[in-house]
Amino acid sequence: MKQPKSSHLHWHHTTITRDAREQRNGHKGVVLWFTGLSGSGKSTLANSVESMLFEQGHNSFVLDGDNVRHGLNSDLGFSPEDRTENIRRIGEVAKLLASAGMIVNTAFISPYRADRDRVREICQHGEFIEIFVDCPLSVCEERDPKGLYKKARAGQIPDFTGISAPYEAPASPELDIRTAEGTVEECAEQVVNYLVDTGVIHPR
Ligand code: ADX
Repeated sequence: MKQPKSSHLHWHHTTITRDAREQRNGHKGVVLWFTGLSGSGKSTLANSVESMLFEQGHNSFVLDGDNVRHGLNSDLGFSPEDRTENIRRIGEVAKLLASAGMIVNTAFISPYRADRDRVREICQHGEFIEIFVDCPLSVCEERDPKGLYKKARAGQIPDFTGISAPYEAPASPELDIRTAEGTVEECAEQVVNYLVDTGVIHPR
């Protein structure tokens, strides 16, 4: 665990345990970490999974890159250092929400393997589920939902992931979802089925 700057701090254990929360919820608290290129379908998939979980009565929440950069991380840009800090903060928030019993769906490019691995390390064993939203750059660029690839190619956006900044694909993600090869529903079902198979949720 990272050491705080002050040594005059003490960790407080909460009265209501995580186990008690999970028992009441009827499912585990986990972090579904969606990672992939811009336009790969992270937000769409995270929202679709959340809707399926919500309909089944589970507690789920989406943390989305663009949204979080409007508030908590509005001081950060897209340099490697800022992306690392972006993911560090999100990792801590996701971990807090998971320990509050939520199924947290995070949708961040999170292009650096080391940054994602650091989040895995601060999570409990089995709590961090890495989902590679696997889509060829050519397809993402074709989709270009926000028109950003076009601008990046024109040199109007520096350090754009996939064009002028790297994306390091996960080496061994828990799930590899190919969004160019199935519908949103089919892709979301793969995630929900994984949660059932691994005992995170029980079908209702
Ligand atoms: S991350 O790399 O730090 O994980 P994050 O997911 O928070 O990125 O934000 C990515 C979103 O910011 C993209 O979906 C896109 O809308 C926007 N964006 C703006 N500039 C860039 C850039 N240089 N590279 C990638 N995405 C960018």
